[in-house]
Amino acid sequence: MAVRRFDKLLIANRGEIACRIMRTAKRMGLSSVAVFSDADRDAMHAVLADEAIRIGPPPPKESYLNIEAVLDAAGKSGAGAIHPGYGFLSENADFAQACADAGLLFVGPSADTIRLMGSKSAAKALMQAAGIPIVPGYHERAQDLATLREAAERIGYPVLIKASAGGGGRGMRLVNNGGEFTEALASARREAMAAFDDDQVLIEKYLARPRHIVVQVFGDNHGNMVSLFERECSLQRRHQKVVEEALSVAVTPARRAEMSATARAAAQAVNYLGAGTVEFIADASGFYFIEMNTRLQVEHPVTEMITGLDLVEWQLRVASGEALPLKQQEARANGHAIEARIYAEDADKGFLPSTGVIRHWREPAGEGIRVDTGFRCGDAVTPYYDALLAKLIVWAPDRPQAIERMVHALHGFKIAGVTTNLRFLQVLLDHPQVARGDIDVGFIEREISALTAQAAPMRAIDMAAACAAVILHEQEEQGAQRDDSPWNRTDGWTLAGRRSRRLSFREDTHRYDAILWYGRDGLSMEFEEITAPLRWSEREPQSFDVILGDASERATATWSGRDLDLVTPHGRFALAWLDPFAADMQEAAAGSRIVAPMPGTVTRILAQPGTDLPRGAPLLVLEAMKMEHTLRAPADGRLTALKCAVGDFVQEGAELAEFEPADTSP
Ligand code: MV4
Repeated sequence: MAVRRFDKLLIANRGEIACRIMRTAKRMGLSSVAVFSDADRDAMHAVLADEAIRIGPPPPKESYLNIEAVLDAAGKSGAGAIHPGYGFLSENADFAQACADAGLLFVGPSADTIRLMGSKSAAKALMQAAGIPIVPGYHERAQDLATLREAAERIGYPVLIKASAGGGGRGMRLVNNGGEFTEALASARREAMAAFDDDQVLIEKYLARPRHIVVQVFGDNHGNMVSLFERECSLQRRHQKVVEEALSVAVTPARRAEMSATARAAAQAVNYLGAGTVEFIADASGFYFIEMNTRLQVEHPVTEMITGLDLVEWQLRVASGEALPLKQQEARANGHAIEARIYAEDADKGFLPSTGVIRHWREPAGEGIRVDTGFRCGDAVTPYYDALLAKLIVWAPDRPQAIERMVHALHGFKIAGVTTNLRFLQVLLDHPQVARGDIDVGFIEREISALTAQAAPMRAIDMAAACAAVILHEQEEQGAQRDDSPWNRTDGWTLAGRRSRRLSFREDTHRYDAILWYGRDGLSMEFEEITAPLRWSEREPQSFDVILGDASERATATWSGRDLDLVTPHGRFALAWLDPFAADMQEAAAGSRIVAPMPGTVTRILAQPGTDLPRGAPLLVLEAMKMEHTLRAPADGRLTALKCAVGDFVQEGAELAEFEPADTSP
């Protein structure tokens, strides 16, 4: 095949993977085109690219999944190739076909290959015919109860009933004995029909505690097929990978050669082109093909770290028709790499997604540490997209050192403004079974209560940090000089001598109260019957050292209204400051500006400047978190200016209008 060069690459994706692809494109001298939705207008990938084109409003279906909009952007930009990243359109055969029809190089396999591998049962049947090991079972078309029951008896319980059209665990039913079979089959069929509009099922021998091991493969247009070792992906929760590593401690050199050869054979069976991942489940009895993914996977960096290769560069070269840069016998694995996925989710609240504005972002750095991200301080984490904030990847000469480096790097990663799973990852990487490599696909779910122990209660030193944060915050609000002159302190201290002040906070259902005592010898804090001198010194914006008696720690405090996001070495505390004067302050603050309480889209304007409005009159409607929020007049008065229009996507805190309360009007 002739080489088709291109000098401009459009990346049909967002977030960390878009930025990651752009880095390689830039290094290769290609110019890059980003596409963005209204929610991503200021996002890193749109800023990094040489060109950025708007493709629609935030909802994925109207933007990143909108084939017409993406192809239109490619046409406008004159891009020669499109990289789909992962997720979104990356495994959409119609999109791959549309790219080809538009004369664009799609960085990935052909539409036919994507379509073929998209049907899990067809893929399994093809692999079985090619001699690839699959889990022993029944995959035939006959679906009557008698045939299926007889197949289950022959396989031997326990068996798994799976939806033939399915994947990702939906429609799976474990059957331990014949007595359960009929009901389990009916239930599996109902779920398969609901999820895939197809109630065809297959039956397999159940592997009790398998590992999930995947092999990276690469095919080019010159008949070459190379495998680049395996990745251990067993640390996952509800079919979402959390931590991945290369290589797998459970794969001996002999098994590695066997799995790699099998993966290459599987890819050759479909004349695979580009980067692919052959997925297996494995236990002591062997390893078994479950599916083949036709995209570059999220966890590809661990393979890059142990081989020293750039897989995106390989993808771009292969897409232009070049031969693979390496022969199989030249591939080498060195050391050990681990990736931790940092999500905006609350592990202590059922991994609920978290949104908000990132108010503090500090990445770990150093030898063997890589951070792939699409976020920086000030960015909004919106509810529209996957909650992946960053991937932290570490390399070390061996696994114990890699784990140690990962744990240290996780502690060095500071994010405030959204709740993250950083603490969960620290606890997970610290677990003895993980240290031993004694894991399987069910490990996290079995250990979930130990891994997500309820947030530790605040210690006195943490409470001291919260109190110091309030005083620093008030000084900031009052614009006071940051010195200790008593005349500038806004915290009730007077030359007359001892004064006191109560500070109260709430975290979830827990309330914390402290009393600050102002004496001639300085400030003390009383908390849970202990009173000790309280001091602090600022380090950098939002970060300070706090000293309570002989205890000290560094803390990061980030405010959003009266919500204090406090990060200390003991954890992260989402505190509401119960400020006794809050009501009046809130009222006063609301007097002049109407601001967006969270990121969202302005969908309706309900009042015009100049008209007299009663307190509570609807002013405008913001759509966020898939709900409508009506912003209302904070007092009797009138709008003096509108600062937004219908259709605007606004960040949290953005000014939407100016409001003048009636009592201050002339
Ligand atoms: C299995 C299995 C045990 N025995 N098949 C889950 C969804 C799909 N990827 C295949 N899956 C499994 N198939 C047999 N015969 C256990 C799983 C499984 C799993 C597999 C890979 C990655 C994560 C998983 C989580 C739960 C169960």
